[in-house]
Amino acid sequence: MPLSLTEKILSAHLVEPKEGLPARGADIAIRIDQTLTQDATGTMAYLQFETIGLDRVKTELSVSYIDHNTLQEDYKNMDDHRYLQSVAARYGLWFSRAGNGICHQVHLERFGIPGKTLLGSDSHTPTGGGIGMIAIGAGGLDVAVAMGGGAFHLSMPRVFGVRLTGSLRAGVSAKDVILEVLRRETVKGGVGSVYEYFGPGVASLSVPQRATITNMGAELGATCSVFPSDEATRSFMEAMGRGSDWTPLAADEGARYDKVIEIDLSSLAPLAAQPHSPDAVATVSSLAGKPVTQVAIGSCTNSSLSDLAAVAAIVKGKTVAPGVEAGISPGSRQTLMQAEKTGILGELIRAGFRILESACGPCIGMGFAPNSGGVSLRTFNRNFKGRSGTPDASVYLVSPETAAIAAITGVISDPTLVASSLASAAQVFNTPECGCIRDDGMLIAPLPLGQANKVEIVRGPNIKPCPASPELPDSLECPVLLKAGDNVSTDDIMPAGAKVLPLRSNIPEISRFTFERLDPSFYDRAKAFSGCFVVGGENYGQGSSREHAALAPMYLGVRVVFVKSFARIHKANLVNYGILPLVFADPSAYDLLSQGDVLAVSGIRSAIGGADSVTVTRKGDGLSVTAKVELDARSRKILLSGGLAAYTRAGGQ
Ligand code: MIC
Ligand code: SF4
Repeated sequence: MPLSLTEKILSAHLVEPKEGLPARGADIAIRIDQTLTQDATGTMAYLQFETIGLDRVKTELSVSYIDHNTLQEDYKNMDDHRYLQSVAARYGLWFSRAGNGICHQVHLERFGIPGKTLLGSDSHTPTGGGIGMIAIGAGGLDVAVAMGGGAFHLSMPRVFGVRLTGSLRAGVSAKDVILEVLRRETVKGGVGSVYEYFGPGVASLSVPQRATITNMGAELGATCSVFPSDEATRSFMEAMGRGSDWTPLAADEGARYDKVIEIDLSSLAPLAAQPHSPDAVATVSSLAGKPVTQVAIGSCTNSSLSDLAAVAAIVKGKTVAPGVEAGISPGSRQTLMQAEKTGILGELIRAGFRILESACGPCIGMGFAPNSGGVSLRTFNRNFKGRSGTPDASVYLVSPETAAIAAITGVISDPTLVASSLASAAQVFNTPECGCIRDDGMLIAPLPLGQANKVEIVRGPNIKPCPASPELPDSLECPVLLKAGDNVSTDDIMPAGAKVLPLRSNIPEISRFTFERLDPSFYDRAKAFSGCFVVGGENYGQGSSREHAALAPMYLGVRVVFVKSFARIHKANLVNYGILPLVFADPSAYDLLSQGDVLAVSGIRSAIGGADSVTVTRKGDGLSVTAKVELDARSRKILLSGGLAAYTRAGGQ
């Protein structure tokens, strides 16, 4: 039977079931070739890895990146970096030092290989799909298990084909393609699915453009997104000095998809995701004229050399408008060096852009927050309320072209209106030299085993052991401490930003910020009880892979999260830390429950053992609500063992 590219790569890595790929939705386990972690999720992942007791990672390649927590206001972040560097040296990982760039961009440039699997403790790991990898985001504990040689378990995804025809008009970019997919599919449309791009339009897209699309596929809730590996992939790999890692890959002729989305690239217009959701998409022309106070270019979505070239082409010889603050964070040090060599950087400096370091920076609220009530145009991938650091700012997600024009005009403007000058100006920077700088000076290679064994792990005072998950009791009676709405993001559950991120290695301290954006009293109220429920709507836990959004609630006594539907990574993180995820059998029952209700469930352990549902009863009036136990066989065992760490220590696979 002809296979999609997704099915081919999954089959080549299938560990379970032995008989071959099962039906959609069935449990599968795949071998992981490469892993990546970043500093904000990495410390917990390596604290867990250390407890496995291995001498060395068992993957083909594992890389530890420093890119998130680079504002060093005190010792905490730098202590984390030192810990991560010593762990990398001790266990045979590559280490990418602070300043070397954003994990996804550097990984694409220096390590990614078509056809391989990559598991990363960051939700934008699917960036690797731009060169034909099955690259999946997961919680740090899942990545720790993969580094130890364990398989990654997931549900066999549906494979949605995205058939591209035509080619992009000048002024329209890859960001507009993924915004169009988000407009049609929404932030929950991709849960349980892989988006596989194919069709005659693919050839017209470069690898950085493809990587923008696969990166932001995370916002669909998708397992990952993937492009074929073709001549464009070959030239990218050759430009990176890694031509020998290239292999051609594509779906078989006649491959069947679970659904096909048709996109004519030529018909697309510039788009923007409006506040406060990546799927609140409108055309840029419908927003034209709106005053802008800030422009930020960068993040793992749009910070390649071609993105910077597009910006430089527009701002060349002009100055940032008086009412706008503009900043740029190049995706990698290599990109920054290329930008310097090709004159792009000089143009940006001349135009008045603030040059921020090659890191996540403003994307995760590490500096460069907008003014009160400001309007910030960002080339990033998430615009959840408050994520920028300014609670009442309006953040729009746009292409580098749209952001650049706003920087010089001070208002939202349609980049296709200056398309002809744009197209010719872009040629200035897209010279052959653009690809030729390769510099691995800030990457530290793994040590040979003999030397690695002698490395001492350095632990700063802020690095506290990961708290153990409690065993789930057979019956529970406790209050609903929070009732949340639809599309609650992990930023809502556990915010990031310059104030909170330095506490990622210290669960007792970071737990003070749990649900801070939704209800600042949550921490104090949770401390007063010895267990509680959280109730939520659709797509609960969308966004980041941060397992702190499960760990901190677990630490504060959240035992059950009862919602209409879950985002994939967050649900796995809840299971990994021993919190029971339940789903309303009838979504309208959500309306019957209120914050403060005391709920009781009995027979929890036997339900986890094999039942599809369990009854939740409200104390007082006895209202009973059916909750679905939507768990695969392994997740059930993990929950019964008291979480993934305990399950793995007991020999569970
Ligand atoms: C994000 O974009 O939200 C992050 C910060 O990169 C997270 C990881 C984290 O919270 O550390 C992600 O996307 O997984
Ligand atoms: Fe970093 Fe932002 Fe990308 Fe997350 S989305 S990895 S914070 S650049």
